[in-house]
Formats: sequence, C-alpha cells, structure tokens
Amino acid sequence: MKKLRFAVIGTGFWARYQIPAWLELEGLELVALYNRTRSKAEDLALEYKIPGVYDNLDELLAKEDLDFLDIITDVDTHWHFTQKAAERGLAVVCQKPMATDLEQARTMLDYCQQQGVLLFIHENFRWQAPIRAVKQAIDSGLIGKVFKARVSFCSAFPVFDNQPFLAELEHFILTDIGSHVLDICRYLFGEARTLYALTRRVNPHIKGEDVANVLMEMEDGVHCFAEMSYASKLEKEAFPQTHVLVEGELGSIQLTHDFQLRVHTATGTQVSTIRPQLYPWLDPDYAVVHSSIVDCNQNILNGLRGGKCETSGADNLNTVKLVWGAYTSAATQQVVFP
Ligand code: 89V
Repeated sequence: MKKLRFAVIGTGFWARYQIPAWLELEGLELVALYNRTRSKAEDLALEYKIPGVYDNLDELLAKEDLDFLDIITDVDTHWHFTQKAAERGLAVVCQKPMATDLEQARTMLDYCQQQGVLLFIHENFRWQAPIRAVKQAIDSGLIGKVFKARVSFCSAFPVFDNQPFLAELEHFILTDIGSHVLDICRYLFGEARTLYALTRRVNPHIKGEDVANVLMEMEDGVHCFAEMSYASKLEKEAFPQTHVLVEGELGSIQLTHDFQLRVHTATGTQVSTIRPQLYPWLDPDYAVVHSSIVDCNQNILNGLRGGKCETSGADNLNTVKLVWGAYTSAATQQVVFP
C-alpha cells in the first residue's frame, strides 16, 4: 500500500508527542515540518530525521508532494492553515478545538466539503484506554439501562507551565478541556438534547474561565453532568485523568483514580485496572493522554485511507456546538438546545 506523505504544521509542545505517535504507525511518511520560528522546526527535524524544514508555508506546499497536513498550531491559525491545505486538495488533520468559534468551525467544514478534501479533528480523549473500557462496560449491558452520569476533569495541575498560551485565552476551560470532556459525553451517551451551564474564573492570573459545570439531557434521556476545573485542590491530584460515574438500573460503573474501573451490580463489584501503554517518548505526567494519541492517529489514518473515522470534522462539529452552547447558556442563564 502506498505510504501517505504528510507535513506537520507547528512544532510546539504538542508536536513533541504527536510526531512520535505518528511514527508508531505503518504506512506513513513525515516529509516536512513547518514552524514560524525555523530553529524550533530544525530541532525536531534533527531529532526525528525529517528531511524538509520550512518557515514559509507556501514554499513548503509548492515544493513537497503531500497527501495531508497535520495542523498542530494555536487555535486562531487552524482556519488559515486548513484553507491553505484544502485549496491544494490536501486532506487536513487538525488539533482540537477545531476553530475559534462555532461559526468558524462551520466555515472550515463547509470549505473542506466544497474542495472535496477530508477533514479530521484530533480529538484524542475518547481514545484513552480507560474511557474505551467504560464504553465497553456500558455496552455489555451489565448495569442495565443508563439513566445518569458524571464525567469529571477537576485538577490543580499547573497546566500553564507547559502551555502558557492557555492563560491568554478569553475562552479557556470549555474550549480546552471542555472540548475533550463534552466529546467523551457524546462518545459514551450520544447527542445532547438540552444543556445548561455555569462558568467562573477562580485563578486571577488567567484571562478565561477555569471552572465549568455543564448539565445535559441526552437524546435518550440520560442526565449527564460534565464538570471541569483547574482550580480544584483535591486530596488526590488526578491530572490528566477523566473520572466517570455511570448509573444504570442494575448497577454502576466508576472510573476513578489510578485507572481503576469498578463495575458494581447485585452480584458484587468487579475491579480492574486499565493502564495506558507507556511509550518511551511520552511525558509521564501526561501518560494516559499522550498514549491515546497513537490510537486516535490510527483511527484518523483509517479515515485518510477511506475507512471509518470517529473524529471527522462533521462529527466534531457536534462537540463544538456543545462547547459554544455552554458559553451561551452561562452568559444568558438559559437552557440551550444544541
Ligand atoms: O489536550 C489538551 O488539550 C491539553 C492538555 C492539558 C491535556 O495538555 O490542553
């Protein structure tokens, strides 16, 4: 099978994990890196033996023979780079959040559709091994019909040390972590019919909100509470784990600290530990997140080859609707219908 040739756009914090995660897979060739500060691209190119280095995207696009671009830049540049790729008929893989707002996300998706190019959003949290295990446990039917759930990402991890731009975002936790947490809700329980949200900022040194609570009624009636915070000084720091509690008519499923999955029914509690695969290149502080990049990329590769991909642009637009629906709800104190 022909190898798919691609270039990575942006060589910041996330590219340090995204690149080795791609290199875990067969059937791909990373031929070039772009960064506006050339020296940063040169460092990574040297480390991973990538032949092309550019600080001019037009030059890269003119010189390289590519199948797709992987955009790993700040959100405010996603549309610009997507447009550049789509104009040339290249497929696009783009980090979450897809765009600066819902309208721009729609524009991006429409433009890719018009140009006849595939768009994939790199939404990796649903690919975490423990989250896949929760889904399997729900689908096994052991706990019966689900009526209520809580998906929780509450932490005091100094996330701004590695990703300082997050402190500058006017819309912070819902776009950054909410994109993941609300996507997990959709993955586990389907689409939301209604949504009500509250947000607030606790940390005075950042621009955006660092606490958000979102209550949704899903289309099949499940009440789903998504909570996220970077101001939670808890007894056990869980970063970057997402905790889940699912209640069904016959029992409950809990994903808790240290990757413990607890399935409780009338016959007792089955406990298992679902650890992420520890690749040598990942940052141990981010293990479960970085490890999921490989599975997310594998699924995107399947999509690039014409197969199914869970996190297409069209699918992710529904997550973007929840994020911006939550901001609307918080601003108006109204229930919204995403
Ligand atoms: O995936 C993300 O969006 C990040 C994280 C905190 C997990 O690095 O911001």
